[in-house]
Amino acid sequence: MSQKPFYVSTPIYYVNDKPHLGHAYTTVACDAKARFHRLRGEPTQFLTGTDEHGQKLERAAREAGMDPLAFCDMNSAKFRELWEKLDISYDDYIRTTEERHIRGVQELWRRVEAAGDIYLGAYAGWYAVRDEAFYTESELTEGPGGAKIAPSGAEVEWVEEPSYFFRLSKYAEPLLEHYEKNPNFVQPESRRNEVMSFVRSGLKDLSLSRTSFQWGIPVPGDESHVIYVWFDALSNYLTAPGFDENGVREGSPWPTDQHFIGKDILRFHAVYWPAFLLSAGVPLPGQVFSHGWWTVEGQKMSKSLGNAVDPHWLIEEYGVDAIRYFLLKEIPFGLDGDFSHGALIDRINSDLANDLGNLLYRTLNMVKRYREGRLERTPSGDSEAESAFCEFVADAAMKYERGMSATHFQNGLRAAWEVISCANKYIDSNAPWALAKEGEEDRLRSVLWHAVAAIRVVAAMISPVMPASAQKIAAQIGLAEDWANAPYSELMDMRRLPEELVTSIGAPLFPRIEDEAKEAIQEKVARRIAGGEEAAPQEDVKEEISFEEFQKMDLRAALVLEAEQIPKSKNLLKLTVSLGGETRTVVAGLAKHYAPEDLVDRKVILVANLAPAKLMGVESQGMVLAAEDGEHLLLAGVDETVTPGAPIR
Ligand code: ME8
Repeated sequence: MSQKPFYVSTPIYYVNDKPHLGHAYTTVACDAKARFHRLRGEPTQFLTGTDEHGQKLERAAREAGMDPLAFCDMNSAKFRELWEKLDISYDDYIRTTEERHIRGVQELWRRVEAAGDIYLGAYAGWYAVRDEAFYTESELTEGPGGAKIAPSGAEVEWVEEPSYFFRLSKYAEPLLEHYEKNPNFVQPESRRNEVMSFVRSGLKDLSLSRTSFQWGIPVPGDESHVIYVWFDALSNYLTAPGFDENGVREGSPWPTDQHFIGKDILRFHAVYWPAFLLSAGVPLPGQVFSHGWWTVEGQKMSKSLGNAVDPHWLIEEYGVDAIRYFLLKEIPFGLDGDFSHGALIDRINSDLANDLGNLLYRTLNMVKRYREGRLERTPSGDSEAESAFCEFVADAAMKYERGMSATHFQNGLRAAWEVISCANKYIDSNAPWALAKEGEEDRLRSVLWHAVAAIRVVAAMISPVMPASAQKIAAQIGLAEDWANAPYSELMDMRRLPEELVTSIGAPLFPRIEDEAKEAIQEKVARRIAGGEEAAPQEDVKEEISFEEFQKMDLRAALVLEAEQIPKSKNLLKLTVSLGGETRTVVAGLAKHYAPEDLVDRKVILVANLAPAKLMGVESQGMVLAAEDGEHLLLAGVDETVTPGAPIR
């Protein structure tokens, strides 16, 4: 019998909007895990896709004036397009509007029904369309204007309609038993505890169908109902590899070994999903790994902040692998974290350019200089230093494997960086330049060969996270195109580097981002947060907005009280402006166009309700308007007699 593939999945994303950084995060993590298993030579199945039914989708399509399916086609394609750019190696992509899925969902329904777990009733209660979730009164809080708000922040609405229910209450005990017997079923541990206490507090039956809209899969035998979108969506993991009237397809990779999800959808995956499967008599998945939540520049992700971390833009600005690396290195997988351009640039400069890039560059440079690019193994040149080095790397390889297997990407990457730093030290203390000078040919060859051997191990280690860079490194050290297909144990063993190689130096893998470029990026970030950047600034044609949209902007006349250059910044000025009753600190990219003293006492126009943003360590509480006139920036003016704080309409 052939080995069951290691089967990993991402959530299937809602196509009511385009993909954002959060979606990219889960998908990159899942990709790294899939690639790690492939690196180990295991057959692997990686599933992603899009969630296309439900009330949220129906509404979004209506607002866009589109037929729901055409709307889904359009947005589902945007996810695929991003995955392509992000080097996502999925094996299958499921859309819930596909026939194979619809058939499977209806079959799962029938099995749950046959188990006696579905009954007809009526639902009267709260529903959040944004989450596609039901909430009880006690879970809600009061929002602005008396609106009722779910714990997720979504607004709820009252729903009263006939509904089929799932006997979720019946599954509390079996679920608890499953969590007890399978301590890794929910990870990380803190999430497992959360799930267990939720289940212990008692489960209520779950509304499993809706009648007040059409866009969904019809309930078998009662077409006046559509199946609850979460029952529909969760089934994707089972329907994609094949599930129908004959059950789980023979040879299917089911059950999923690891579901990657964000903490927002933990309850659906760790409680409802296994309960549906228990009821239908289908084997349960191995693990639900729930990761944390990203904030952006210290704030909760929103439309405008999302714009400042638009994955397409990030890729353009920094390159795919830098983004992939940052996402998996910056925070322990499972915890929350903050995405900031400053932190990303620091990581690129220190970890990628300085540590990794420099190791590769200096090593290959010496191979070129002293050996005309040729590497040869010379055991006669080995000394104790070489065995110590090889042992250190073997040790790091074990840490790497432990980290990656446990989905602790940070630990895995840390082990790779231990090898990098050890290699850099090895070069320093064995000084090939001195060996060359002293004519110690054998030692010289051996030291260079060992340095490159360590680089190959690093390339293998980073390949799940930075596949393109790993490939480039391999090419520069002279390995064959299919080098990564070698057995895993060989890839992790320095001594298994081919005895002879011809190296070639390529373009720097990760160019440093110098201060000036960093500043330019920070300015773009501020503009993107303000919403101006996405529509190309040179073109005057922007999307039409309504008067209501225009009115959302709080424009005010402001008086500049103080202006000073921000230390280490060539572009940015820190302004203190008065709005009459209130003073604000604003960072403006005007330093190349105005001397600070020329700005004092000037009246300017301030966007006063712009979300605050940190630029070069200073929090900017608004934006000063200026005209972009070719190369020049000229302040937008108001009559000098205006009172500071006066609204501009
Ligand atoms: O929930 N930080 O789809 P969705 C980290 N269709 N991850 C984030 C994030 C953030 N700020 N924001 C979103 C759905 N995510 C359902 C899933 S599965 C059967 C159905 C990620 O488009 C995270 O993985 O709202 C989260 O679980 C997912 O996006 C939600 O995507």
